[in-house]
Amino acid sequence: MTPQQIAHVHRALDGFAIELPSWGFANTGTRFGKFTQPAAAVTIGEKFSDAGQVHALTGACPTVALHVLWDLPEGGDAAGVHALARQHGVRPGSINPNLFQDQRYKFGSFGNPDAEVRALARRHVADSVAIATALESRDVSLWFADGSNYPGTANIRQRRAWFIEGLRDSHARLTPGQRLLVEYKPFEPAFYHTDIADWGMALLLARAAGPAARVLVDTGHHYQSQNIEQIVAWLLAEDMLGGFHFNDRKYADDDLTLGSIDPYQVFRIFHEIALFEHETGRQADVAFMIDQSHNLKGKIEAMIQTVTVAQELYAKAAIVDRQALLDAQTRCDLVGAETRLQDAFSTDVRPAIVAWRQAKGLPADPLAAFHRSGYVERITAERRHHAQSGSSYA
Ligand code: RM4
Ligand code: MN
Ligand code: MN
Repeated sequence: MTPQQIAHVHRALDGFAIELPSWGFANTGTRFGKFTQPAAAVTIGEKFSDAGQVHALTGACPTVALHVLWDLPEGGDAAGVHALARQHGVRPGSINPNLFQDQRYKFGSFGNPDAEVRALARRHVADSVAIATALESRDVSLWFADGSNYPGTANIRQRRAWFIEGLRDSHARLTPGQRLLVEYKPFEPAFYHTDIADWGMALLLARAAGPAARVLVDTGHHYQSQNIEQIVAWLLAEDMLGGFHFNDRKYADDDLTLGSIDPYQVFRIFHEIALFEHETGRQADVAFMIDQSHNLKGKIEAMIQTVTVAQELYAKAAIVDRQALLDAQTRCDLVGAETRLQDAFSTDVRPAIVAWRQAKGLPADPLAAFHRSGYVERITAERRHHAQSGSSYA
């Protein structure tokens, strides 16, 4: 790598913060079974502690996304939560209301035909915004399980109208500087229609909600072979990309570690962001968040792996010769343009990343350092008696 490429990598990594999901440290599973881990976190303090380990070793994860029902069921005392996070070297990040677990959401939340349930859901989002305000969190991320399983059972247009109402109401609760992120998912748990099935619906709903609403792209929430980087490019152009939920998938919402199936896809997404920044001279205002919960892998291990893979792919995207790429595109030099991407993707950026880590006083290999640290052994001993008791979903 040239000194200039190394500098690009270092600058990119300096600006690349990745939010960790609290639920990724807890016992979660599949809908068929759950293999509990004695080291799994149960309390919010344990989740901050585990996230703090990931941040201490990678230097890239200063915030932790919280799920209101799982982490702050009583609303939480903001000062206490802040203090706990600080104690572990992290901060509360995006706030995720839970609009899918309460029995009353059996037939939906914002789209429920029962006005009382819709009101309940709106109240929960309003409470979640208040929590976000108290915790100084910028983003409130909304994911809905709403939808239907059988043709004819739901009034799709009516539900769309209820969603607009609900989202407007939620948006009106935001305080200045906060954002509402609208996530989409094509299926599961609803299998005939979901109320926010794709990025187009999320975009229209975010626009209807108000000026501080943006779209959240969960990389696992697409049909097979969908061109996610094109969606990203369009949302950037529309100034409507709010953030990501990182994970990988082979079939559906598999929650696999980022880049484990298709690292080139992740690279292409990062490239679209870097190209946008190159052409506009603006930094994309995008929240990078992980949404993975591992049933089989060690949870902290998997999180460190995800962060290091994300950094590697982000660094590769940072060294694309973008001017040469744009020139080749203009000349319709197809092989030339494609080669610019492939060259960057196949460059071994790891030495440059190690140098960046060393300059920051971080371990050269965060995963190896984690294995050496004895942290898992310690928490396994400490938590083994209560770890079975806490599990969030599935
Ligand atoms: C959903 C979606 C949401 C996440 C829940 C747990 O599939 O990805 O973002 O909060 O799972
Ligand atoms: Mn998600
Ligand atoms: Mn998901």
